[in-house]
Amino acid sequence: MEKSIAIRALAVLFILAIIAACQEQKPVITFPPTDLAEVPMIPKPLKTIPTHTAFGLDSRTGIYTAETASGFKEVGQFLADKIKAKTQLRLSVNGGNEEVDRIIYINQSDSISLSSEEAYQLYITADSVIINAKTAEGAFRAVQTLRQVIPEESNDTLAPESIWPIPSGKIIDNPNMEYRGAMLDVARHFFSVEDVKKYIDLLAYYKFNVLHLHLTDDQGWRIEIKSWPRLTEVGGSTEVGGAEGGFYTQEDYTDIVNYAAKHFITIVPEVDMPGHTNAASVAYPILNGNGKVPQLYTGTRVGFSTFDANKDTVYSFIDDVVREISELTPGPYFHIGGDESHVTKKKDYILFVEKVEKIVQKHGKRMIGWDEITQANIGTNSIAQHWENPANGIAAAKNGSQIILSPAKKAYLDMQYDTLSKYGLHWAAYIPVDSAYIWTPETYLEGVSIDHILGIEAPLWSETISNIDELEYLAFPRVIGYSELGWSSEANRSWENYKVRLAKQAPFLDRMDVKYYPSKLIDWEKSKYTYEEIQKD
Ligand code: TNX
Repeated sequence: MEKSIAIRALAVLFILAIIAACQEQKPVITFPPTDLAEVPMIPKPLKTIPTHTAFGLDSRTGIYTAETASGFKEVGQFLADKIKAKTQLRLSVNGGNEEVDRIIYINQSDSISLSSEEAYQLYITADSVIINAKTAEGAFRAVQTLRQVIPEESNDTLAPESIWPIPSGKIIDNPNMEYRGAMLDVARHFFSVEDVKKYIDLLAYYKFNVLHLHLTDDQGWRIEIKSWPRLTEVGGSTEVGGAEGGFYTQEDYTDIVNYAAKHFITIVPEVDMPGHTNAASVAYPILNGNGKVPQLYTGTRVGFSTFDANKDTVYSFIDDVVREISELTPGPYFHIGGDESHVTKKKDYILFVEKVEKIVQKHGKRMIGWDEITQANIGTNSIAQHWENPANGIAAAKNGSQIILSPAKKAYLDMQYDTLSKYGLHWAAYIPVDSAYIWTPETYLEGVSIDHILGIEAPLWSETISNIDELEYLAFPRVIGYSELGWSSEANRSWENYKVRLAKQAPFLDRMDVKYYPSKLIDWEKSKYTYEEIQKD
């Protein structure tokens, strides 16, 4: 008996020795790999072709990038940083680690199959991961896909050190829409630079490419304008509910713009006018056109304020504001608001929008406005953002303008999920997680063809939210669905399939410390907080 135990022990040692010897070389992955097509990627790529083996990501993986193509090295470094945050692995970028025996290569390619600036191909084999993209922007989108296919947990039974097996295959991808935006209202409640950066981190992971900042409203003016300092000194001093408010200095704004640019996200600044201008009129009463003495306002009514559309001073003021903000904004757009100007006479409103469009163009930007701006005779280069009245959106397309789709009853992140929601409004609808996803932007406005649709945007108005946790409650998980509506082709979208992939975002959201709303419609993989915990006060 004792002898047979000894023999068995020897045999085990012998096998262990062989395994150890094998492990001196490249660890061979022998377990059944997962299927690349089963990995829960959001937004779903155009084409995924699994090849049923795996790339072992470990400390002997090196990242290499095209060295002369602009921005590729930075994208490689971004990937290294994100891999470090997820796995603790410190991968070298373009050399420096002698031990490398598997590579991730981020390559610049002008192949005609990479038609758009954001298109990419991702090839994963057992010993290399290759990204092909025409531009650094395409490479950056590819890197988000790669981040999503790296498993959250390593497989520690295979090798002496941790290894993250990435299922192999080929991904060919290209966005469905050019403009994939989220909007944050920093005027009703102010959000810090740090909060905005966290939102940018999360939006970038889901391939958003625009963050629209609603910088001014009745309750607050949030961006420093050097030639009109009282805008922020006075107009930035409060917010909904009467708390202190706040504003971005021009340096803060530039910091946000640069941070967004590193994530290939364009900032769209909005100065809402001629309505929603109470804060500006309190700072400079000469701008006011509603015949009353403006007072700081901390409530949530809309539609009571207006600039005076018939005063030259108003237009020189706007010229200064558009000039200063445009100088700090590399993106092509300037949003003039234009919504709910209920106390502006129609003829004044039209005059105003037409004059402001010229100012925006003079400063080299393309005008965007909420759908009411189509009452004016706007140029075909200007863009209408549909939010409420379909007739306005349809008229804009007839006029030759492009449209951004943000229908309130489908795409407003500030709408409550249901009657039990802690934050949010419900004037347009209750928008549970399924309803937010189940609609078709491509055919949403009757008679408007796809070439008139620039993209979609999900606005988050902040009357009822004042900190990042509350922001996350309303934005997540719904904003993730809008990323798929904007990026993925209609044929690739299905709620049944999406909800399974969404459930598997929980470990990522938890790791990013996102207090998302754990909707009961989703069978969450594993969640730091239960529905009951999130719902209690
Ligand atoms: C309508 S949407 C507004 C905003 C409010 C929002 C609340 C739009 C262009 N105007 O001023 O914050 O509803 O949901």
